[in-house]
Amino acid sequence: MENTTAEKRKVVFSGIQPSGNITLGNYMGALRNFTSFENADCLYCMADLHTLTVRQNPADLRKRTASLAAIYIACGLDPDENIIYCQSHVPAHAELAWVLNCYTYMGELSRMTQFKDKSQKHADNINAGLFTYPVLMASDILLYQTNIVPVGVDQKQHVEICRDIAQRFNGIYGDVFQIPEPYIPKATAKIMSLTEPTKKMSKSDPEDTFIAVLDKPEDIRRKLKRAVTDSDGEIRFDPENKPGVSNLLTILSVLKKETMEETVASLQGLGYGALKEAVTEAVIGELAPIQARYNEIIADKDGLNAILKRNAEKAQYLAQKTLRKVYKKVGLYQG
Ligand code: ATP
Ligand code: LTN
Repeated sequence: MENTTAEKRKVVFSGIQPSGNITLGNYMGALRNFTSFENADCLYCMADLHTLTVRQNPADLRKRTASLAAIYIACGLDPDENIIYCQSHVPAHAELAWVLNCYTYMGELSRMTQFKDKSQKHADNINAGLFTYPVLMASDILLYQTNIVPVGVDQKQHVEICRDIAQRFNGIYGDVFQIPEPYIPKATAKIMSLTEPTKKMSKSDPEDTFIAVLDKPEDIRRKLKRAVTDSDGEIRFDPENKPGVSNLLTILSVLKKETMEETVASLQGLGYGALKEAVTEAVIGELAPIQARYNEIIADKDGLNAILKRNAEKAQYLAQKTLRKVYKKVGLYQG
């Protein structure tokens, strides 16, 4: 018998750009949460079209895209249960982005902090794609009638503009798009740089500022040894006054699945050396099994390609439904 009271399964969507080495920040702020949704239809893309907003080396981009796919799977996302695919393999993303560009205002895009930051960082290449980046991201999300978007806090503003665009469109044409909600667990919303702990850990910053998911144990150990702390010597969680120590404590407590109080208590009377040692062990312990699975997956390129092809077809099928509806609503001739 059909269960009429059953709730519709939620749709979860997120993406990561294959724009550099995937960091511990990406892992804790995004990837790790991707595996936490049960009874939901989940889609995760490698946002390769987004990376073109900053100049990329083509060979590196290809390599990093395949590598990110393998990382998704190695982190526990079963590609038969989750749609893991490459954004550029699904033309509907770019097609919807064109339409939504015509429903997005210059004024709202120019308020995006990521645009302001990246224009400063890449002053010689402030291209139109960098400006309309959030419209492509909104298209990614809206194509699948997404309910939940797990991201780090730096992407909150982009999910908000996505909601605004969707509401604007629905206001004109009726209920075409589901309005998505961001999902940003507080503890891991923003993992900080190891060398400048008041700044976000970012994969496009220099190597010594971040730990990469694929870093060797000796690199992890060395980077954490050099991580910036402070001079008062007390292990206490106080992000405002002690950003370096607090960042290390966050990493430790989340990876050990302890409360912050438990983590701080476990280090009572010890120094920063012991804190760094504990973080090193926790990070290596977390990443070792992921790296082992990664090595197996990436060694079978044909297998990986087959997974991505199959999943892109699934995504395109779902995306096409929304795109058709949009084309019809705005008046594009469908024959
Ligand atoms: P880039 O430096 O190339 O802009 P990035 O490291 O910021 O890259 P993105 O691909 O932009 O990474 O982000 C992928 C996901 O990881 C997003 O959900 C983003 O919010 C999250 N994320 C990135 N860095 C962090 C961080 N330091 N802490 C928590 N979440 C993060
Ligand atoms: N812009 C995101 C990556 C991204 C994304 C998405 C995240 C592209 N499309 C859709 C969530 C939903 C970033 O992290 N820089």
